[in-house]
Amino acid sequence: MSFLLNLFRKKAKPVTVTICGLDKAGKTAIINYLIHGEFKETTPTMGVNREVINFPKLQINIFDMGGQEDFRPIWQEINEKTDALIYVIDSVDHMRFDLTKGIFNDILANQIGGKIPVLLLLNKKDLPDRISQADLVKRFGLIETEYEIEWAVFETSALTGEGIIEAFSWFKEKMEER
Ligand SMILES: Nc1nc2c(ncn2[C@@H]2O[C@H](COP(=O)(O)OP(=O)(O)OP(=O)(O)O)[C@@H](O)[C@H]2O)c(=O)[nH]1
Ligand SMILES: [Mg+2]
Repeated sequence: MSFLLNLFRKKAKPVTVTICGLDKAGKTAIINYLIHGEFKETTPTMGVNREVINFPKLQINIFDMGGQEDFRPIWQEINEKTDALIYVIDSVDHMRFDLTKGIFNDILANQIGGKIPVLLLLNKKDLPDRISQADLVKRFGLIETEYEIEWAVFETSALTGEGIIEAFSWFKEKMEER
């Protein structure tokens, strides 16, 4: 979209975004924080939920995916049509770090295509004994990735809201550029 067209746009541009990651990573809590500006207790997402977030120039249709094993096969079809991906990692889930890394790589290899924005959120920043941002970048092999994605990593807390504005400012900018 050219700069001039963007300037004269009257209606918000609709974009589709998926939010993936293992169960309990905090996907729904992050979406809730974005919509309500505060933490709200969640229940596990059964299947997929669609939420709409309206910014002045951008309407984001977010598909909040259930992360439990049974629901992961649903992701493929929705990810194939998405304009961008948000991937949430529980920064204290050391036990399942290799599992979430494998699932993330499978999404890049088989479910999304092209130069799409990929926002990685290392969530639960409010808790001690976390996997660091540098560790995530290294262990996910992001610097040397063979995929054409535009990625960024932010540490967030859906409990305190820390990092969420910064992360979504980056994301919104990338989406508006498209
Ligand atoms: N301390 C802390 N707890 C969090 C944070 N984000 C989410 N939680 C908690 O983690 C649990 C799981 O959060 P959800 O948002 O439901 O996780 P989800 O990724 O949507 O899980 P599924 O829907 O099963 O895929 C809940 O008990 C949340 O309250 C966070 O940043 N800090
Ligand atoms: Mg959920």
